[in-house]
Amino acid sequence: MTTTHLPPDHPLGSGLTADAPLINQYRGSRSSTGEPARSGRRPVWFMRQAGRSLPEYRRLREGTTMLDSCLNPELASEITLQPVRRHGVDAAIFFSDIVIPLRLAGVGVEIKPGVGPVLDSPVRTAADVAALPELDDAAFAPITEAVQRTVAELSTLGPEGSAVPLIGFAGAPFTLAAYMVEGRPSRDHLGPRAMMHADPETWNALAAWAADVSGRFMRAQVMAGASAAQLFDSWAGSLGRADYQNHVFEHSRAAFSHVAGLSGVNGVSAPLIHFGTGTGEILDLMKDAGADVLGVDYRLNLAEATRRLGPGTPLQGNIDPAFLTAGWPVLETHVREVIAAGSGAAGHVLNLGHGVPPETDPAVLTRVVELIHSLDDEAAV
Ligand code: 1CP
Repeated sequence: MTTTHLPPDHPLGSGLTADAPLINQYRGSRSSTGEPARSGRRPVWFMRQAGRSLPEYRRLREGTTMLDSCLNPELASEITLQPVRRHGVDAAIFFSDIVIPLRLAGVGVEIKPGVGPVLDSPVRTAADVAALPELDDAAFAPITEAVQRTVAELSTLGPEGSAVPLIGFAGAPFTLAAYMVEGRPSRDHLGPRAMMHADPETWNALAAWAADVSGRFMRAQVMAGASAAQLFDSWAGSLGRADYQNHVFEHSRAAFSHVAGLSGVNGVSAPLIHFGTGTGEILDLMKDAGADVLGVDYRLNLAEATRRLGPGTPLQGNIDPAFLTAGWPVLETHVREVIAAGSGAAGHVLNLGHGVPPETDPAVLTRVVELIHSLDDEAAV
């Protein structure tokens, strides 16, 4: 963590993506009228836009495990590009997974189809935490190569040959540690929530380890060419406010510190987004942890999010994925309502309130993108 300078040929610093609609909204560049200031195109991308909803993804993934495909630069890059080509979204999200840093450190982990991340041995005691391996920077080589390939392709994939920004990401310490303690997906995350009270020292050591590997994973992606980074604290909504404040906040801040203020020669720094589900009660803390932009899930109206955070905080979200199968007229009304609810924030990037469900008809996603892009200069509702 020595330099805060992006390499000179980084797309954000070289100007390729610095003025992209996505980056403008993330930087809160809306005019006082609430309309996008520097570009008429309303930006949209979807969490889990790469993945099982796309037949071309299912074809490419055949015969390769999830984590092996993430570590194959050619495959990871191609999968990242698929939804950009198909839907015309305003950002690519790097195809990887929050447990990739565990695999790169040598922790035994697989993604079981239909289940999610499963560890060979859960991490539950002080001795388990002390035995966690060091993650060597050299292990990021396949990530760096995949990002570089992807960014080269993205440099002309936007409208009129413009560049589409790549978003890098990592799992936040709580969400990553939740998988490590439970050893697999869980509903209520009792294991990590019990550990932070029963044995705070072990919890802090584990969360600090998770913050370090996740922070460095995000940093590797930004240094290699990603123009923004998103920290996913998908399960932070299972925490009470005091627990977040006392046992999680500092660790998330540590993760963000690896990518804070990374800027190009033009002084533009990579925007940082923080997302979780059910996090309405802790949005302000999630911002203070180091985020420029708050990702809001579908449970909280964006106007209420702005009331809680103040109008200066750009927002991302929050189309309810349930509407994707509700029929077009109902979905269209919902999308327009989301745009209206977000209009009081300094910036707004459209997204879902959580990931694309695997059974989603991709044609519906393309139509949502077309609708959002068609609403440039007219009132949304
Ligand atoms: O079989 C398959 O195709 C694997 C399904 C899959 C995919 C496509 C998994 C397993 N991970 C991913 C990719 C992935 N994961 C991306 C990249 C691409 C994109 O968004 O388009 C990202 C950003 C993630 C991040 C991720 N992994 C999160 C945070 C986001 C979220 O959805 O909340 C979490 C919690 C994970 C863990 C994980 N990995 C995979 C699954 C099914 C899960 C969730 C398991 C659970 O319910 O606990």
